[in-house]
Amino acid sequence: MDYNRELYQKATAFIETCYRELGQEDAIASRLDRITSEIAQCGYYTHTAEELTHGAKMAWRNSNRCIGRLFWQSLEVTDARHLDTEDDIFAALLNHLRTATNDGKIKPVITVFKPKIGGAQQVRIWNHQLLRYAGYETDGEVIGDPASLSFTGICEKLGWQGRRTPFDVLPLVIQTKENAPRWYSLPEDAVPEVAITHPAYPSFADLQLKWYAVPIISDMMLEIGGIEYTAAPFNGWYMGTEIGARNFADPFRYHMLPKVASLLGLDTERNATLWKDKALVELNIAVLHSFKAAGVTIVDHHTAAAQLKRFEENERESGREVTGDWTWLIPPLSPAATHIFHRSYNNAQLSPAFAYQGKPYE
Ligand code: HEM
Ligand code: NRG
Repeated sequence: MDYNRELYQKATAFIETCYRELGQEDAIASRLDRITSEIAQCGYYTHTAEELTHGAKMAWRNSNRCIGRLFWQSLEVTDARHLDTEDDIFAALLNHLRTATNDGKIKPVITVFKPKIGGAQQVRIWNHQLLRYAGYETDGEVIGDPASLSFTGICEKLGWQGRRTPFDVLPLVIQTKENAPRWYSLPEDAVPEVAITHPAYPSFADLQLKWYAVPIISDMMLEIGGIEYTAAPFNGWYMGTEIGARNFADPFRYHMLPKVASLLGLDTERNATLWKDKALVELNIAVLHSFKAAGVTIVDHHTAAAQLKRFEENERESGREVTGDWTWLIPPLSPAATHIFHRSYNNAQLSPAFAYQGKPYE
């Protein structure tokens, strides 16, 4: 069968690279023999725990849009492929959240659930991130995060009700096989959050801003050697600009620049006062300061860029070419103050990889 041949080709490419990197080239031939018979017998093959672990790390290393890749080898991989029920999957997600949070000293973690079997999806998490705020539209006004409007509507259709604050944490929506999805509220004490204050402007607190501590992307597919893991939530820690220059600042998100400018007493009548730029900088100072004060790991964009530079050097020394997506790697604040702006990247997509997959709703 054509599908089997293609799968075998992808498996071969992965096993050869993986085993060479792990110094186990002697085992390649016998492993490929076993994979051949597995695929012939059931149309798929099963990764060993070691293949899964190294494959997930390689996928992070190959994430062209990620500035945080210096730490790819430190990824903690949890094998949750044996879990079948929504309740058990929810428990594993709570575990992920607790392990990753680590009392504020955030650890990069990925939890890997059952992959597709013969093209059929076994597990899917409907959330974009495990932690995210709801968004509601009532007569032209949005409360909360506008980025969550459609997913919030889905949760409400499933029977969930939020309190309608600007920061309602959405429930987890878990689907197994073709079953109807089930939703689970996160216990409040499982959701670490940071209140935003500014080291020099106490009135910043009046904005009543906060953000969750850990970004855990839960809607991407992890592809390793032709096997597709449709539920493999992963996290690192935040770079400050993601919150301060985008989530709080984008006009189509929390749109806070006019409010920040006003509390700073800036002249917003003329673009040339650069009030938006000044507001952006103070907002980003507040985010970095607040996470630091709360003891929650965060990185500023200058440090993150310097770490990416070290990753580039490490990769060169390892005989690998770094791939990257310049348009995503440059930070949204002062991009030209980082080395990233002044070089180019090859945006070829290597495998293993994280990939977008169609939304299970809409
Ligand atoms: C994207 C930083 C860890 C995989 C990004 C982005 C940033 C970032 C700033 C761009 C996000 C955006 O503009 O919306 C970091 C930092 C980490 C980290 C500071 C700290 C350790 C990880 C880990 C993984 C990962 C552990 C996977 C194992 C990705 C992927 C994207 C990405 C796949 C692209 C997401 C997309 O296309 O929507 N990262 N990251 N990152 N990162 Fe990382
Ligand atoms: N910009 C998004 C999060 C995207 C992923 N960012 C990370 N990933 N830092 C946001 O929520 O603002 N990570 O795995 O650490």
